[in-house]
Amino acid sequence: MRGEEKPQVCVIGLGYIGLPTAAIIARANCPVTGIDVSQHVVDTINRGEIHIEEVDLDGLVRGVVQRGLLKASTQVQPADVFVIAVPTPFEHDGQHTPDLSYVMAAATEVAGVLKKGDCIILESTSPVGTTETMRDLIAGLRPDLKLPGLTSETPDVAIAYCPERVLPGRILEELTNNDRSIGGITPRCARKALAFYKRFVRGTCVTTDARSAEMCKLVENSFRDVNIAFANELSIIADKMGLDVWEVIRLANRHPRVNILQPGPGVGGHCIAVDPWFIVHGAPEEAKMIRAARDINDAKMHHVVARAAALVEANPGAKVACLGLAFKANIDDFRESPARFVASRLAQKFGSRISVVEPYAAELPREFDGTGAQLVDIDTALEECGVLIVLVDHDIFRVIPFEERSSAVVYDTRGIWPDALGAPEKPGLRLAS
Ligand code: SAJ
Repeated sequence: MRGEEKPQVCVIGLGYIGLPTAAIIARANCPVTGIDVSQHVVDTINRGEIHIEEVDLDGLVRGVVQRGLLKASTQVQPADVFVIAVPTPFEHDGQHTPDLSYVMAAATEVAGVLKKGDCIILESTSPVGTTETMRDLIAGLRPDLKLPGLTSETPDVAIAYCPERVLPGRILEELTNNDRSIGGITPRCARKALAFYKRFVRGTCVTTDARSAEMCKLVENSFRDVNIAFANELSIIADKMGLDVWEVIRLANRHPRVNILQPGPGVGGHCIAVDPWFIVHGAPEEAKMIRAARDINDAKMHHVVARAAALVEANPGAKVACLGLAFKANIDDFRESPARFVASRLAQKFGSRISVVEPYAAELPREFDGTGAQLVDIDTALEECGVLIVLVDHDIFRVIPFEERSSAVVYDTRGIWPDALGAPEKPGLRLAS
């Protein structure tokens, strides 16, 4: 591939990151083959449809599929640039050991079709050293190719690490406009990957080495986790002191160099609650604060369950509404969600007294089966329930006027109703943590 020609691109993994990335590359007129292990996902995309919810993604995918720029397959195809965007969970072995099997399986398939001049870019959030491990795996599979960092001659292929940084709900905008860190195994690899990203990224692309780029991604999400842990700890301290934590944070954040995030029922999703463990696993003795933040944020979920249960027991005649199941506001993603954890624990304890309001859900998740809890709409909850437990700050909850909830006892773990101040035991008033 010469500089001005459009590279043929193969994006491996068509999830929340891979599919929007594939579509944006295709929009820049580079022909893309998207690869996924799921035949259902492949068929859906080849019809010009999508299997995930994301703002404006449906129209974009339909357009690039219709123009023949994006097609999907279950088999990795030869290409000039390979972008790997597969999951990197951790194992539930007590050690939070990173599970790199998806990355290494993708690299193995790429090795099968790799040719001189190609570029491989890993985007999956990964422990430090993963890009080099991937390179070593490919070196073993393809002894005919000279790989970067392992040869004193000009390498045959380039390998780089470039983490995604996008926020669900804003993925297309952030994929285009966010700055990117591009870490090459060698500076030449970084330059090659940089030329590729410049085709579709408007943000500034900064080059570095692969290990620094890997750590940079983990540090970004750990920074957010530590900040939220600080807010969650403050919420418990503020309750003990009879203070409104949101008022305290609002005031403190007026200082030009203070920016405290918001407390909540815990930290969910597949990034902030996972990535810090990759640092802890790599440096268990040294990563003290990062581990403590994870523990504080996980403990907050149990704290909320206990306080909510006490509130339900203190109001024996009342029906109880848990507002929200999603892992954060205004999205339909219920995986790794503290709200879902809290609501299901309450359902298991209090059965049919519990109603759940989740405008993004068609039915309750499996762990609610047999509990007697029901999914209701917000109007029903406001009519029937004497206890309201706010678990997600969906806009639809935020805008409920005071008059419609003034007779209920409120436990607002997200601070969405600042008009309901005071002691939690009284109707219409709220509890912070
Ligand atoms: N949360 C709070 N308080 C806050 C902010 C968030 O309790 O003030 C909670 C949310 O409710 C949610 C969790 O934290 O349960 C995570 O939500 P989030 O909005 O902080 O982050 P994610 O997981 O949607 O996306 C993060 C982003 N990382 C950073 O902002 C540093 C995103 O840019 C990354 O691309 C993404 O992780 C990722 O894929 O790694």
